Amino acid sequence: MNSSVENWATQVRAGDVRAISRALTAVENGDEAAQLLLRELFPSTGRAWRIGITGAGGTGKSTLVNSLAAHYRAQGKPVGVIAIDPSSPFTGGAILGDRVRMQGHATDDGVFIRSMASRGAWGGLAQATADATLLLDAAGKESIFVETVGVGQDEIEIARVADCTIVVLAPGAGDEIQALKAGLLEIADIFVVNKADHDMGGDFAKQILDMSSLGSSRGDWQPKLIRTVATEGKGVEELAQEIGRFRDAHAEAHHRHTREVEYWKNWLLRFVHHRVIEQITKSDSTGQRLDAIAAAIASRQENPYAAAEQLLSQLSISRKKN
Ligand SMILES: Nc1nc2c(ncn2[C@@H]2O[C@H](COP(=O)(O)OP(=O)(O)OP(=O)(O)O)[C@@H](O)[C@H]2O)c(=O)[nH]1
Ligand SMILES: [Mg+2]
Repeated sequence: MNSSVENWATQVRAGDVRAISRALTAVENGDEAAQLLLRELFPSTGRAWRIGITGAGGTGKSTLVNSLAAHYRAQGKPVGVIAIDPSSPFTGGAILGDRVRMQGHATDDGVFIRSMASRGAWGGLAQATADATLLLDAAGKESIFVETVGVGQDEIEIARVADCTIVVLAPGAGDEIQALKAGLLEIADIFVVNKADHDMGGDFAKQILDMSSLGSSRGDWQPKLIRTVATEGKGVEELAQEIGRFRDAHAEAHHRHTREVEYWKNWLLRFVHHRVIEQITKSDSTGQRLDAIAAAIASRQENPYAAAEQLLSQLSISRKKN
C-alpha cells in the first residue's frame, strides 16, 4: 500500500473534512485511487447506521434531513449526509439549492454534507453511494443519511443500500400514485407525511394508511406513519424516535449480520457486473466492435450464444494483486 494512500486514509479516519471531500470526488469520478483508499479504510468500517430518505421531488426530504441532522447534532452525534441527484450535473440548480438549504450546519465539523451526481463511473450511482457511505463510516459518522429522489429503479436500488428507509410523501397532486408506481411503499420502514401543515384534516395521511399493503420488507416490522412539518421542525423528534425504535428492533447481531450478508452479496455482484461491462467497453471504446457483432447476429451471420462466449473468453478482468 503506498504511503500517500495510507496518509489519506489516516486523515479520513480522523474526520478531516478536506480529505473526506477529496475522497468523495475520487469516488464520483471513479478514480482508481478511490478504490485503493476504500480498500485501506474497509477494516475501520461497519459501525455506521445508514438511513435512506426517499420520495418524489420537492416533498421536503432535504429540509427533513436538515432538521434530523440538527437533532442528532444536538445530542453530539456525528452525522453524514449524502444527497444524490442522478440527473443533474454536479453544479446543477437542484443541488445548489440543497446545499443552500442544508447550510445551517456549514460550520459544524461534526456534520459532513455533500451532494453527489452520477458520472457514469464504475458501478454507477448505487456503487458510488455504497462507497460514499463506507467513507463516511470510516470517518466516524455514526448516522449517515442518503437522500434520493425515489422515482426510478436506480433510486430504489440506492434505497436498498440503507439500513432503514424513510419514504417521504407530501399532500399534493398525484404524489401517492407516483409513490405506488415507483414501488416506494414496499421499501418503506417508516412513512413520513411531510407538509402536514397542508394536510389539515389528515386526509392524505389517511389515504396513505389505507393503502396499507404498507408492508415493509424487513420481517415482521410494521411501518408507522409520522406526520411532520419539516420547515418548522414539527414531528422531527417523533421521527428520530421512530428511527431509534427501528434501529433497536434490528440492532441484534443476527439481524445486522443477515442484512450485511445480503448487502455485500449485492455489492459483489454489482462490482463484478460493472467490471465486466467496463472491460468490454474499454477495449471497444467507440462501441464499433459491439455494434458489428450485434449486426452480424441480427442478420443471422453470427450466433449470439457463441459471440457472448467469445467476448467473455477475451476478458481479463481482475485488476491486480490480492
Ligand atoms: N409548507 C411546507 N413547506 C415545506 C415543508 N417541508 C419543506 N417545505 C418546502 O418545500 C420545498 C421543497 O423542500 P425540499 O426540502 O427541498 O424538498 P426535497 O424533497 O429535498 O426536494 P428535491 O431534493 O428537489 O426532491 C422548500 O421550499 C421547502 O421549504 C413543510 O413541512 N411545509
Ligand atoms: Mg432535496
